[in-house]
Amino acid sequence: MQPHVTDRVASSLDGFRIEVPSWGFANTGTRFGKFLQPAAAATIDEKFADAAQVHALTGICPTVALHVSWDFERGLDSAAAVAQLAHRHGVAPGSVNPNLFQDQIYKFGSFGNPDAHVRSRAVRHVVDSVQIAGRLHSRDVALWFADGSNYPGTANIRMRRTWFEEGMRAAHSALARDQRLLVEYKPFEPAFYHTDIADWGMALPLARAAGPQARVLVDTGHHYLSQNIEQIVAWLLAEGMLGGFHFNDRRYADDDLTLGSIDPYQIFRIFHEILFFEHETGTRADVAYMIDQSHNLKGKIEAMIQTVTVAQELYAKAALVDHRRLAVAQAASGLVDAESLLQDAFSTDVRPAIREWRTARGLPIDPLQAFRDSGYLERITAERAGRSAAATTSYA
Ligand code: LRH
Ligand code: MN
Repeated sequence: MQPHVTDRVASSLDGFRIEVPSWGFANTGTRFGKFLQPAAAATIDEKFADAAQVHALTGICPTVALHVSWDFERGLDSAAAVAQLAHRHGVAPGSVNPNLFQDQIYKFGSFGNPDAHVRSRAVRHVVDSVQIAGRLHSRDVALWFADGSNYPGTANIRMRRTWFEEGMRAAHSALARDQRLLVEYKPFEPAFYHTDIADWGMALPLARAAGPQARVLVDTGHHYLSQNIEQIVAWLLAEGMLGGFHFNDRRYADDDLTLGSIDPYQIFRIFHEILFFEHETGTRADVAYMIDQSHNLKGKIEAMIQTVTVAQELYAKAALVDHRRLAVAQAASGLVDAESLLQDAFSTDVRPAIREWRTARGLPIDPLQAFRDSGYLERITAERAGRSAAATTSYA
């Protein structure tokens, strides 16, 4: 491998970290059912243990995204115990995700609910989540809303927008100086006529209305198939409003499949826009890279290792784009030259350089094989198999 490639790959990987979701280790399903895996994690202790395996084998995912209703049985009162557990497993709590979509009171919405009492309950939950994040020294609170409607005429869309602004401002005012609100958009599901925060063009003004510590979160599965996601990323970078990503892949809708399984070039193009921005501005984009997937059929830990290593590979490939020559080709409208610079980088096999990077850091050259050889799966399967099916009822 040419030395400059190895060096570029190594320096790019030194700065690349990606956050794993606690819910990615638990039994999850679709509305048509859930196929239980005996080794799946059901407690936050087990989720941290499995996440620690992935971090120990890859070296690049030290933080775990947490979901308030699924990981904090007693809300704020669970924060200290959760922090201790994370520390014991050698990982750190990451972004905190409030849950404004499972409680029965949210049938007609949370921040957008016509019932002011429900709206204030929802704001209360987000403020509690901000405090939980504070106790965990977590920087980001990631807000996703299932709010919307299923039939035309049943919702006052403009009135709900006003309620969202009010709720966002209240949530933002609870933030500590070093915390951020990440506003996630989604075009549909579970609402199938309108969703209150349906796209980036709605999330951006709402984040601005919330306050200076709010940013937009891009979940790659939350776009129509024909949307150009990397263009949205480029605009959010230019606006200084890109806060982070929920990475996954999809063939049709919000399928939550493993990153790069359907369209690896999509993720490459996103990483390219960020690295090109950093090259041009000489600044580091303040972006949280996070995974948001539900592994309904694949082994949970194997799927997570696969995701983390594929993300690492695509980031390394994007770091190989010759930005100086690209700028020249773009300025000259050298279409083939410009596109070829991306295709050359994308088609470069960076795996030998990544193996060298891992070896130099005492990491296994093949994390997946190392996991299979570790016997960890057999051990947790035996330990966890005994528990009743009842222990696996919640979404994650
Ligand atoms: C909604 C979403 C959101 C999470 C949930 C698990 O589709 O992307 O980010 O809270 O998945
Ligand atoms: Mn998401």
